[in-house]
Amino acid sequence: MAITVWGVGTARTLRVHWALAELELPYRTRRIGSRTGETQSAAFRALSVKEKIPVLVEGGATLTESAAIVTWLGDCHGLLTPAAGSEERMRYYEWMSFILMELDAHTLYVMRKHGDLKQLYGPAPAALAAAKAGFEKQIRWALPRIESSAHLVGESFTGVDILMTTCLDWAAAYGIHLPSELHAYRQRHHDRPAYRRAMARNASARRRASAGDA
Ligand SMILES: N[C@@H](CCC(=O)N[C@@H](CS)C(=O)NCC(=O)O)C(=O)O
Repeated sequence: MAITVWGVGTARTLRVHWALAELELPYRTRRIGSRTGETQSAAFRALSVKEKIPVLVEGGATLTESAAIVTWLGDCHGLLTPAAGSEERMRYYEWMSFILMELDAHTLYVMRKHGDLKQLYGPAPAALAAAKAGFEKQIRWALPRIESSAHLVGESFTGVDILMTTCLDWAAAYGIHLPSELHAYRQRHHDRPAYRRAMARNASARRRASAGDA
């Protein structure tokens, strides 16, 4: 079934391009960007009134939310996700929820809102500092696993490695100090050929994608 991805140029859109590159699936890209007004077009709003990228369209189905898209694609194609009901799948859900809530939404995105987007959300230096400290505290939970294993779940690369790498890239772009093990983990994943192909697909039409954009 034909696949279309709406959205380029951010850490969250990269997740979807990366999953598709790992799966070696052909797809079409609608190169709309964040904060350009393009998510408010009638054509895009017909797909998602959230006015947020990425969006995946496959056949007649529309799927929003980057982590849901990565996981769905993995499940459909038998790669990137552990089997349903397995202990590895249990861990996959745990990592996915942790990354989305504790790294993406509660800390990095708060930094973006009150940093780069402060003209929209208002300057809030205390919230910014607390979000940075929150990231540094929460990421400690990931350290033992990353120090002892190549990937977050089981013995192979999965969708949560995509989510984690994009959050670490985002943190590095914001100048957050990361222990060397986390940089080594990032580098290993950046060396994947699919990551490089995805970065090229995700490059914004206006400028090269910045890992810190979301
Ligand atoms: N939880 C969503 C967040 C999506 C999101 O916030 N996307 C941003 C860009 S990364 C967006 O489209 N913002 C609206 C805009 O920039 O016009 C996901 O992970 O897909």
